[in-house]
Amino acid sequence: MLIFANPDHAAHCGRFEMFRGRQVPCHEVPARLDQVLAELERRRFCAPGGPAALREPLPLERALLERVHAPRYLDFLENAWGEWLALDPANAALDALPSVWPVRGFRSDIAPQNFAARMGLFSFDSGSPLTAGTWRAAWQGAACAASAAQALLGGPTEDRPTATLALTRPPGHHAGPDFFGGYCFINNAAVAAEALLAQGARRVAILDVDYHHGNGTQTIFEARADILTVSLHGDPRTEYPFYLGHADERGTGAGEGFNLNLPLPAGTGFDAWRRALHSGLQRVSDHGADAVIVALGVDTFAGDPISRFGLASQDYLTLGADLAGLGLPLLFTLEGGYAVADMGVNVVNVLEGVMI
Ligand code: Q9C
Ligand code: ZN
Repeated sequence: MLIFANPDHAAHCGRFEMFRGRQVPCHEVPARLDQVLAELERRRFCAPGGPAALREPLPLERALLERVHAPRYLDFLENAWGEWLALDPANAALDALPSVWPVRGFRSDIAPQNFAARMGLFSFDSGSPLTAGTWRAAWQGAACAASAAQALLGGPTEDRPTATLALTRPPGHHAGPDFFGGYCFINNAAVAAEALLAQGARRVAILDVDYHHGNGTQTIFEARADILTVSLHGDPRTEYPFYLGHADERGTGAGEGFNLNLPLPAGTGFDAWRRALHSGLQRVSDHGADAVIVALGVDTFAGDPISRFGLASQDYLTLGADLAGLGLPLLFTLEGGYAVADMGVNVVNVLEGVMI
């Protein structure tokens, strides 16, 4: 297994998010990824003779990002912090959060000059602060995803790794073609999918096991038949992101039948979750994919502070083994997981389950 760790992840460090009517400290913090690195070290996972090796990402081409995100959205993200500072130098001590959004009937074809109005045009919640280093961290995260794709399918067949991991934050699966939200800015799994196609894959599947529906990924690929999207998540009638993720969303146009949502009630434990996983894996298998992207959130953990499934740490070993059972090249992206102290064990258990 090759692990591409984002060297700049800590440059994205939000102070506050709006949560249940208050400003609270961000759940999506640099320590999450540091815990995974520490656990890899503790278990000598990337030591000589171990099952994995750690790598730096290769430089990213913007053209790949433009296969996933609208140029005007990428321009906005790249320049947002500078615009925020230009409004008031004292903004350097704050994060930028949106507070106004266009709903049905408003126009999205004309991007307002007003910065706050553009923040709202390109986002869907007030939980995802934009900070001084957001663009740099998100860019390098996409570089990790692209590098993981290149390493998975790029080399001679006999040298290819079983799996690769884009070990990055901020996460990506809520970010859509031209919007951020749910702590996500660039959709790393979608970037990986396009990068796998660029490496010669004909069909790709994305299996999203984060607690929350992968709304961004679904929206990016819903009209396509070459990229299957499957998401296992808390029922959007009660769980974030609320407005997408129902079972009747099956893809559109040429993509009809190539999106599968498996919503589960809050409180679901591992046995029922695993039955849904197996139906997702069956659909992935039927797709005839050349490689599978796993959007790996470990906010399905019983101890997660913002989610309501009941997985235990050892269940992540079983998850890894079930994924390996597909017998296909696997590319992991790191998504959610907010029980920071348990994050390392849970993620590395998945990787160990894949490799044994
Ligand atoms: N004010 C991921 O797991 N919580 N994102 C609501 C809105 C948002 C989770 C906060 C949860 C997003 C990648
Ligand atoms: Zn999540």
